[in-house]
Amino acid sequence: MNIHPMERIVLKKTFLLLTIVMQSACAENSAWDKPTAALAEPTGMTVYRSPSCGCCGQWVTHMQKQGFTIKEIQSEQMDAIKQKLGVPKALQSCHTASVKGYTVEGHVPAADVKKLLLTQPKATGLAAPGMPTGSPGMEMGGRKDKFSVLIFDPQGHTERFAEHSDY
Ligand SMILES: [Cu+2]
Repeated sequence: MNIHPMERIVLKKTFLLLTIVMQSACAENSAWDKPTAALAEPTGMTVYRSPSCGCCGQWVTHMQKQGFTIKEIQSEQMDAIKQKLGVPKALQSCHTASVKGYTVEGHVPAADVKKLLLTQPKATGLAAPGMPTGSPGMEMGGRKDKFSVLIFDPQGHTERFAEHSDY
């Protein structure tokens, strides 16, 4: 077959484009994987979790996909770690993370953590209390519960930081 060189390039480009589209379609297994704002700089985060917590591991994957560099520490002493990192009892969830002096408790979306780092409010950190179904790391098919991300300070004051209902 005699294909004009120009057509060959177009064909090649089309194939490449199709490959990229197909790859991203396969990788898109969670609404939370959609690209969010890039981090201003490489950002390391330490995540503490119990070795038996599966959804904690999936949250770590979510944060990695969103550009965070994760150091994972598995521990059975989660209560002591939460206390040390200033998580109020009422807000406790599964895993606890530490990033740039802030504490992140539970299944908080990466976009909220990025907003926290960008705006630098005076606070201890963010929490997504409980284990909301549908939140990053807690995906269960189409079930997406509405949930709030709270910001808390050392005095135990909490305020709503973000609301996730339509995702
Ligand atoms: Cu969890």
